[in-house]
Amino acid sequence: MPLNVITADITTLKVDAIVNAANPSLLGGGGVDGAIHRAAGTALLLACRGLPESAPGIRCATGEARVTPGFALPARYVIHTVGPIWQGGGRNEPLLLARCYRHSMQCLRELALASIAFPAISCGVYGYPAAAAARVAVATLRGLLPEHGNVEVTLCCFSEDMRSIVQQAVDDH
Ligand code: AR6
Repeated sequence: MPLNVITADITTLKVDAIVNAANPSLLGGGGVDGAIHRAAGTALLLACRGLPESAPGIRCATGEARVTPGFALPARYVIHTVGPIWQGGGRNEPLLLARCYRHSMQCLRELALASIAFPAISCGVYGYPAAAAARVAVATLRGLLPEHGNVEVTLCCFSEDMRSIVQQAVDDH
């Protein structure tokens, strides 16, 4: 499973699926979530609204993932996942973040897709320290390698600083 690290706007990537760092409502927000909704068009919001709620306002619990089409995006699908809010590290944040990567990869496999791009889940508004999050991402994805032989995985960073932090995690692993 190749693991590429790039600097790009994830909404421009022509891959089978891009991952959205969403919130449990799946009704949009700021950061990468806002960018994905803007680029995909309002059909994405309608599709998200149509997903079932497990509790009022909760369409995707932390660590889980849900799939919609990509609509106007170059990517065919959006896999929406909800990262943990960083609360100091003692609230199962690494485990919950790892689940985001695992469940997103599971969605990819269920759809029989071959390429996926992840943003730095939880590293913006949700405050997860970048280097620690990158280590979780890389360790989790590498751990899935035997199950996902030919899938191409891209870690899509939004700045050069983030790209070098993530590349370091890949090189160190
Ligand atoms: N392409 C790639 N990466 C991006 C882009 C983009 N277009 N835009 C931002 N990033 P964040 P979170 C990077 O805050 O921390 C939303 O309001 C950004 O620089 O988008 O998981 C949701 O609705 C950072 O490195 O997601 C939730 O309420 C990374 O994406 C909440 O924010 C993640 O930052 C989720 O917070």
